[in-house]
Amino acid sequence: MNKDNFLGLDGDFTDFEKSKFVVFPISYDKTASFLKGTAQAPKRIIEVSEQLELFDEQLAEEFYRCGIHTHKQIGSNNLTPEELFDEVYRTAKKLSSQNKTILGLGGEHSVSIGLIKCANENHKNMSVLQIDAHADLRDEYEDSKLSHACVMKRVFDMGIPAIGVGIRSFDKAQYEFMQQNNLDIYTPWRIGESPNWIDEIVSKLSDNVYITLDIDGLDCSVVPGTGTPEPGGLGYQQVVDLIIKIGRTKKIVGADIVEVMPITASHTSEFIAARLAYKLIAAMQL
Ligand SMILES: [Mn+2]
Repeated sequence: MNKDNFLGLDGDFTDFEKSKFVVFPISYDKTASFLKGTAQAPKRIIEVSEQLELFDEQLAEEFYRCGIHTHKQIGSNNLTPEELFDEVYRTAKKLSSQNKTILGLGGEHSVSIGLIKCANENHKNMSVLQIDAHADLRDEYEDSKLSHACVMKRVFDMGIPAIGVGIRSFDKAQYEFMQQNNLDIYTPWRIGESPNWIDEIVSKLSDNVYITLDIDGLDCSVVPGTGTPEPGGLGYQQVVDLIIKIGRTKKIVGADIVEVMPITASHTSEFIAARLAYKLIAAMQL
């Protein structure tokens, strides 16, 4: 039992030097607007990940063999959003300069901003695939430009092309912003009318893709443990199919899973998050 490492790995498979991947836990939920609790998620996801099969049942391979190092957790609600961003960005820079591919574990969605900025600086021709219930396109929220509600506006401001999947909650201003800027948003109703939605999305992504997976993109009956649950979302297998297709067709240069909020007496949400984290690491090797 080693509850400090993702998948409960030990020995050579977690050695920093030998590992291709780094799981990067970021504990932060200071700007969360409704329920707090996502700061506990990285630790819980890593704890339950020990229960996963190391063999991928669908792809028939053991994807941990390239090495997965678990970084020490960073972040604290004593930090301002600016300080948190800075710490995430600097750590990501350091890890990527050592040729590590990063899988961030939040925390609230604001933790992604520093990770995406870093990945974009390291990779020309990168786009962001956002799986999320919320558009996250507010320019500012509760006096912060680095709030969880502003993530995709910051991505837009960085000039990074993005596609949103599962988006089903936004106000009129964000709706108009999406229309005016021709943002490519796959709402659940658009997906329902597009049998080839996965191929369509993949054909529009750049060669390099960063995946930011807000767990509330999945339906709240599948993942109840999230800060702002929304009905009408994606199913688990839909998300897995999308991730695998992107992995087979593009280079996934980094990813994160955010907004998991562990619920006492239920492990479902963090278990699904752990499984998706391992699927992302698998897809990065396809
Ligand atoms: Mn979000």
